[in-house]
Amino acid sequence: MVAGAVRTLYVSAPDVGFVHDWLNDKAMFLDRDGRREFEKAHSGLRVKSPGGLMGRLREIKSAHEVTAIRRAIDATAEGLLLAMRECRPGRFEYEVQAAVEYGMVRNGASYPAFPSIIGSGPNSLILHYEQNRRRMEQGDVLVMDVGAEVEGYAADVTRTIPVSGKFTPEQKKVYAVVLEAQQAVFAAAKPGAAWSELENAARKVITDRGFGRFWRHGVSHHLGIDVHDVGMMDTVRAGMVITVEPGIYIPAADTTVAAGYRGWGIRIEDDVLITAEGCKVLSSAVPREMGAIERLMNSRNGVAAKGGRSKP
Ligand SMILES: [Mn+2]
Repeated sequence: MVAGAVRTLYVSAPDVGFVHDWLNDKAMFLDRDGRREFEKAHSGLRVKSPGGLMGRLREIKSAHEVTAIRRAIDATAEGLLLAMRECRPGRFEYEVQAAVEYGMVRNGASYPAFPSIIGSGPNSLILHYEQNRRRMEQGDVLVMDVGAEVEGYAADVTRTIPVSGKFTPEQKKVYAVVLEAQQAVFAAAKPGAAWSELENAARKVITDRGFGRFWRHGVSHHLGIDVHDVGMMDTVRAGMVITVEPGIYIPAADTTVAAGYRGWGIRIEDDVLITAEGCKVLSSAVPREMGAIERLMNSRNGVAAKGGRSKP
């Protein structure tokens, strides 16, 4: 060690802000007091949180990590496909939740990476709705924001579907704007782009189409060990896995739009791997085009109309 050099000790602080130091019978604030006492006891020592360093390390995924995330996404896709077939007016949100989670676990997931958000009608406006207790009605949209966990890695995919199997004209209009915003973010997501460029790409489309005041959350976050994984959100780099999730949410009481637009929201969320050239969408196994969603939902109805499984 060079004499006089400043050494740095990185200490990982646990989630709790303080512990009781029972030897001295006093509360000790880990971040602040612990740092001071260490630095006092060891001259030339600086104590820092490793959060920044760990974030930098974790934001770039290894090939093994990408494989685990892909498996989590594939399991999530199976859950969403099953849910689309099971959804219909008169059923409850928890029945769709059960279908999603059954599809996930049956396809390699350990469990959901976070509480499944299955919000129909007015619940589609609640960003972290987890009750999943409402009976779904004809004309509702259903937001399904779900993710499987595989080998400790999370997926995070959202699809918004019409409960009846057919979008209303107003739902179609809003859905098309959200989809267009998502495409704009896909195009902007490449190495060297500023994180704000992703946000701006989505915001521009949504604002230009007249829905700017109904945009309520960030468009992207890191995905990995945690569903909202750690990492700086400054510059997009190759090897990152991030979400792309624009949404439009129109409150029931908003009289600036026609009645058919009020009281529901639409979010579309996909997971992308940043590559040398741009980005690769990892969650395309679940349809996101309206026609494909309607076809999938109605193919189930067609089977039922012909007598379903009772006929060989
Ligand atoms: Mn997300």
